Amino acid sequence: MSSPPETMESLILQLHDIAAVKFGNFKLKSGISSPIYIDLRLIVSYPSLLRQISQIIVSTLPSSTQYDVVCGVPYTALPIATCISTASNIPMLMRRKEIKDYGTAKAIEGAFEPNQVCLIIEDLVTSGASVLETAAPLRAAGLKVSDAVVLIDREQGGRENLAEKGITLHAMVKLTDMVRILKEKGRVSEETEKMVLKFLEENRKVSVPAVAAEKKVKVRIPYGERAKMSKNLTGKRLFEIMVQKETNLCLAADVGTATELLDIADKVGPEICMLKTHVDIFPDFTPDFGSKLRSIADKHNFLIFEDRKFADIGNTVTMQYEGGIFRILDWADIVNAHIISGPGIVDGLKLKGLSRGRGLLLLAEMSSSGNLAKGDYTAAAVKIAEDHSDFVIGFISVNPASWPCGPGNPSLVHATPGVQMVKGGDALGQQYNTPYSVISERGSDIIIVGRGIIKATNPAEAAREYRLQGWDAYLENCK
Ligand code: S5P
Repeated sequence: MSSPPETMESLILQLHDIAAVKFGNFKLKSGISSPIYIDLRLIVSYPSLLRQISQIIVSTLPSSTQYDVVCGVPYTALPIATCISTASNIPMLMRRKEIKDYGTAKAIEGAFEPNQVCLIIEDLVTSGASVLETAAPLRAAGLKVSDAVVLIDREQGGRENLAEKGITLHAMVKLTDMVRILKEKGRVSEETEKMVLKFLEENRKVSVPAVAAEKKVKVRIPYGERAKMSKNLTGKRLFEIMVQKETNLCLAADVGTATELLDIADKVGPEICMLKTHVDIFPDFTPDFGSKLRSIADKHNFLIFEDRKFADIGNTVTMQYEGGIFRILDWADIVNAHIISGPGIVDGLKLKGLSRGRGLLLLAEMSSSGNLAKGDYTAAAVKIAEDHSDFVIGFISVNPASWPCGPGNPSLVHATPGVQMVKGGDALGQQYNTPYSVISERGSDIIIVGRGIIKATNPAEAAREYRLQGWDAYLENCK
């Protein structure tokens, strides 16, 4: 159902009256100069116009479009979504742009059930990046997103980019139609119209995400080739699994009990290349834990990484690795170590692990605020890894692209914790970056996600969304 042409015309003229649409020479966020500028933030000052927009925008949807909840892309579309929600009595959700003080899956505010369908509402679409930024946490929370409705489509690739991600774009008005109407009504000259049309023609395709594109890591050697370079069997297998399963996702399975861990490992197994444990947090640990987890890992083809963070002298860590009640060496493919005690720790762990085909990650950086792993410390980790590349398979790192040597030796892998769908942190110093930022901008290889998945209503669904995000970001760098 679409609205009568005169309603649409009147709305476009009103937008021009309040200077929400301007003509001139404007520098856009992406750096390019545009002869047209649209600022729809102004509409909050014109309640009657806001009401009209909210009514018309919904009427552009085909009557077959079903949805249970609506969510506006922050911030400009929030008032539009609110009006639609109150007028049509359909509940609304809000997406946080940042997570503050807690690390649960609270990227989405409001009440909802998994598998409910959420309609995304946006004011203006160029590449579609901001709609996708909102769709990702909604999907990770278990909601279905198949349609987005927008006030103005700039016709610069947004429709196609969204379609690629399974979202149909419905636009109240296309930019070319808007300019044509303004010309017909004597608001702009023919010359201006031509200039705008020429600009749109020359900027037909703005890729996603247009702004971040220049920040991404320039060239990435595909994981498959790096598998061949790795000198360690486990390092090699990790890269191979990533390619076979098209995943660079590691689950940080910090659940309350061993029973819960085995349960989530089986559910999330198909989505991950690696599962990270903290075995010492389980009150119900039993000696057969390792073999049970091993058989799930074999079933779903992922590696087991015990996040033991060894930190002692070489001699002590040999015993901690092999002995005690946990017997980590028997079941964990990968462990990690701080290098605070010097290279002897690697020698100690290698003594036990190398002949069993195990691998080691060194903590070169940490995700928590105020941590001391930076500068010379990080450089020392790189040097120790190079000297032991038969056993060290890579690093726990946060921003390898910013290191003086860059991500460095391609046979070594980078795994990054502190990942959620939106930036933010928890109350105890954890800091989060998005999958795209970690893989594409920061040059890491693996996203380690804990609470973003385990606290989600449907962890398997959330893991799938993280996998897709992480993998897309990797492919983006391979182009
Ligand atoms: O610097 C680090 C290193 C690690 S291994 N920061 C981290 O957060 N980790 C681990 O990653 C941490 O122990 C936890 O298991 C996981 C992050 O979990 P989340 O719930 O914050 O995603």
